[in-house]
Amino acid sequence: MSLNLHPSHASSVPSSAHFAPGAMMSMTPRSKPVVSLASPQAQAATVWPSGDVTERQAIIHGLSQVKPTISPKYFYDERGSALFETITRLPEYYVTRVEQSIFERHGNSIAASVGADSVVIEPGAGNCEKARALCDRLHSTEFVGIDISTEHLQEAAKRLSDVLPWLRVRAIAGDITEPIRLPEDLPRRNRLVFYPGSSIGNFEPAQAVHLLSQMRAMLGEASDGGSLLIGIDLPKPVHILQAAYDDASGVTAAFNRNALDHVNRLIGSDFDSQHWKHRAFFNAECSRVEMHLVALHDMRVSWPGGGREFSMGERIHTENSYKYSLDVFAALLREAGFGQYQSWTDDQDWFAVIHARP
Ligand code: AVJ
Repeated sequence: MSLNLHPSHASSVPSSAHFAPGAMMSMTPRSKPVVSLASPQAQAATVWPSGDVTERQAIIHGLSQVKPTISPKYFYDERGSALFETITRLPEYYVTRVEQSIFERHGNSIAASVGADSVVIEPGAGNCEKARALCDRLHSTEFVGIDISTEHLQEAAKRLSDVLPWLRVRAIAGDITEPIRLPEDLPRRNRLVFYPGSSIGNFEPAQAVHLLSQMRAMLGEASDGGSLLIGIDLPKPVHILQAAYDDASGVTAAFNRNALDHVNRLIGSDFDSQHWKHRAFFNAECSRVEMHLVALHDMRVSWPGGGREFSMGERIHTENSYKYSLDVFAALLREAGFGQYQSWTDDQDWFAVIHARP
């Protein structure tokens, strides 16, 4: 199944195929450097964009919209992944801690629901710390971590394999919005797709259903015993959300701005991230936190072969983080082919861990 969607923003331009099963190098051919000879700076600044052609087209497409967008997947270069880890430890960012508390408090019940000997597949595995706790507890046999931030993942997979020597660990460079090719020899029985952290909230509901369907497809036949363990962030008082996405120490602001530095490297653009202000707010109508970058003054941003003007106050939409109620999310699960589920929440009903079966 093919899914050419970016988190948050449906786009007609497919993003690049990032995945290279079993290898940590991108198999995508890199393009030649692009230099606009018409530009007076061309001689001084030869630009060597590191992104491949399709990816560059997709990014430029997003930036060229009347309401410009950058996909939240561009938060996660090396620096962005490190900043995100810092976010997860911020006092205001309840998400990671509350989810963790649910796993601790209901660990037995969750483990009983999932069962032993599972083959854990985690899209967006990041530092693999959640996988470590899960695979340890569930006595999983194999783990497949998938992430776009490849070096980060590779190191994490190595650490995981060091602490859980009986676990077969594999790391795959991949973008979850692309069809992911799992290793040929991955057992079919008892697969568990693990998607914690409420990352599913980055997608519009229709995209979320596509992704969930894709996860459903990874599980094989219903008789193979596969299932999905997923975290979702529930609706809660707005001031809590506001603080979580606009923390006092400015880490989330730096995380947001870093997307511009990352995009500069991918398309050869000249964004000055210091000239953009972080903005986060809850959009009640859509039940989502939105993050934007706001231009601090009029400016022109150029990239090889093009560019655009931004006027003061103009925004680039960088992220949606949906806050689904259990009922709404259960309907998405059903649509994606998951007929049964069990869920666990914290005392305040801020977050839910859901175990779903076809
Ligand atoms: C990793 C997508 C779950 O939406 O809360 C953290 C990313 N953005 N702070 C989230 C994020 C701003 C995070 N997810």
